[in-house]
Amino acid sequence: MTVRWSNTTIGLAIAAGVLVVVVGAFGMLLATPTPAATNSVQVDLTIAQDPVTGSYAFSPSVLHVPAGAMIELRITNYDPSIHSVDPVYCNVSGTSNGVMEEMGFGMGSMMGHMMRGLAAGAVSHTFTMMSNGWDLNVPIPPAVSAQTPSITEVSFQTHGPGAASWMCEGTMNGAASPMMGTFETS
Ligand SMILES: [Cu+2]
Repeated sequence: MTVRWSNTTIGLAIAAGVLVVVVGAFGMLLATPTPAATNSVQVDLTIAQDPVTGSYAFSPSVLHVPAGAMIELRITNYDPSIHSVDPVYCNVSGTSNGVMEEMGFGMGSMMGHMMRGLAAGAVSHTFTMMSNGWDLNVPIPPAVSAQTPSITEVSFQTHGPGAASWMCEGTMNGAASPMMGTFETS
């Protein structure tokens, strides 16, 4: 028995074949793993004098950020004074590449300066989070003047959902600094 293909049938068969190839190609494209877009979140933290108590405090005192995100934390410190900090907390730990970026004005524009830590005796406050699996420490330099804050930037990856406290490891008036806050991820 002879099967006779009309030109129309052959044309349709070719078109269907092309369609299968095209869909197949798209299917492969869709199946190809693409790098996950970096979920980067900018967070601002300020250290300023509480007008009521006269002592320096973090503001805000609660940070709420996504779990599994890259945080770009900017700490603006208005305290021009240096406080006593254990040398252990003068080095950066737990940030991307183990560095922090000190921002300052130079050549007429804002410029960043990568640092792995500050000299003992050059630290104003710290952003230190050591509980619940965190090992994050950022030594914060003093403000340039009462009007010009120091600006420190770090980036780091958050873990799964949870909460941890951050502290300042500085000693003020011979006592542990009461400066602290809560870091929440969800
Ligand atoms: Cu402090």
